[in-house]
Amino acid sequence: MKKLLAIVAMVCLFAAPALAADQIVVGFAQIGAESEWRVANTNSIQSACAEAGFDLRFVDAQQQQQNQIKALRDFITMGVDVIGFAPVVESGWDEVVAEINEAGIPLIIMDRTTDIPGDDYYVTWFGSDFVEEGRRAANWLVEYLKKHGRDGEEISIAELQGTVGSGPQLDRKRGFEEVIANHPNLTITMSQTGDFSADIGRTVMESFLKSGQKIDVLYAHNDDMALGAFQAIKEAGLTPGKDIITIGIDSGRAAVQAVVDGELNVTVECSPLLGPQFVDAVQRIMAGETLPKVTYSIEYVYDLEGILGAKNAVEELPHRQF
Ligand code: GYE
Repeated sequence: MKKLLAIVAMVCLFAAPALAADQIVVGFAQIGAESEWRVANTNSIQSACAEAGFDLRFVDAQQQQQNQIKALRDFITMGVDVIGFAPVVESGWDEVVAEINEAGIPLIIMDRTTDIPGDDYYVTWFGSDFVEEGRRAANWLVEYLKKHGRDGEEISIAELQGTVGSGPQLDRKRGFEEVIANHPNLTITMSQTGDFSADIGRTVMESFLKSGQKIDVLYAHNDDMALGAFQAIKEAGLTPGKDIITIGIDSGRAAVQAVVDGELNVTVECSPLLGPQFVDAVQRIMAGETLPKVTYSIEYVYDLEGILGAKNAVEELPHRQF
């Protein structure tokens, strides 16, 4: 009998789950709230973690890398089970990431990327392929110009870049430039950062317009900056989407609506709804599973003309979730 009890006890011990969901402590260091995208991303993370029953320690770093670094160090001190973060810029993470690794805390990187070489320092990364987004934006433009009989024209492009040194800023620029390099009539004549924010997008666009230089196209690294810039374009007596071809990235509800309204000619999708994927990754890490190093979201392009297989913005609008 004693022997039987001992076996039962052992089986129970091994069968017991490692940690109940409400005992799993997760630290997440978010960038800030610079855009609709970021706000939706935060909501997605918080609601998915709440639904899973995790004890989430969430920090909003208000756009400051040092705040993110401090939050990560605090997570180490707290001894959280898993750490997640979206690096505001690519560089400057080596030290704090080494500390996370030394503490043996599994690290999930979401959305943005770091420039740390190799892939041993994190368990899994997921988000969007930013270079591909830049290529999609440029390929769409090339086809749009062809369709509208303007492919022989000299085209001046004003670029509103994202946060300087961030993965999406570097990659969206690189992907776009890679494509236009094959089209000598397409030139980026003005380029400045709008820090992914609508307000700065508007101010920078104002100064672009005041320079008096010709602007045929606005390429904004996110929709918030494009929509901000529309105000400046209108104040200058011009119509966005007509006098200036306008291109944005993210495809939130406001942007898809702007496409429907004819002000934004195209929006390249970038999904912020990464919360469920984050929860899944935490659960699989806690269960000792191996995760893929990189997972890209599946994304589309929305316009009114179906250029390059773009989906129709009118049909898409009611289905937008952010
Ligand atoms: O496109 C922008 C946000 O990192 C992909 O950050 C994200 C970008 C997104 O502020 O709107």
